[in-house]
Amino acid sequence: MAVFEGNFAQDSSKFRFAIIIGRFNDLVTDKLLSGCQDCLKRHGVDVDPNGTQIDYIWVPGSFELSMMARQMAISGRYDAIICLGAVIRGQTPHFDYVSAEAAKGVAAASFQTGVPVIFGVLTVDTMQQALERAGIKANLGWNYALNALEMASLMTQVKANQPAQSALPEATLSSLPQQNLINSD
Ligand code: INI
Repeated sequence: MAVFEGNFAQDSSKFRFAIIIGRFNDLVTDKLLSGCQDCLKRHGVDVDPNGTQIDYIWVPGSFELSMMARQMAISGRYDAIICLGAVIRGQTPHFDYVSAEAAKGVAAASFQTGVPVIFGVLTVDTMQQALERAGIKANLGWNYALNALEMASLMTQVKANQPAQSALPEATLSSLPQQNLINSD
């Protein structure tokens, strides 16, 4: 038997990532993105949007993150996907709907496709709390990038130790568009 764990020492220049960012509260999500890019860059990833390693996709808000994550995941192009959003509580129950669907949707996109999808969505009561987590005290964007690197590394190791046909559960395989489940450049 074996122990599998992701590491940060391997050559990160072989990984490809998609970063999906919600425009809603972009004062916050822009800063999360900067933190994310700083971490990836310092781990040897080329963060240039014109480069070969990262695609950036902007969506209207956190609610739309998961459908785009699933769309990107079924392309088979990415080792991990990072979803960035900021849901800030207001005077109405809207916060609960958006944050719950964002969390459920991101989990589903990851589970259905077998591609790690990182939940980089701040769910906070105030803008102050959001900004504290997006650069004023710490920048959780940095952590989300680290999570993506760890999962990309871990999945590579786990897959290398599995027979190819067990990559996705039968039920999931049959429900996905098969033509998209290829590694296309
Ligand atoms: N989207 C967010 O990312 N954060 C929020 O705080 C937010 N609030 O509070 O409304 C928000 N709403 C937009 C939502 O994500 C969708 O874009 C919109 O409902 C269209 O589907």
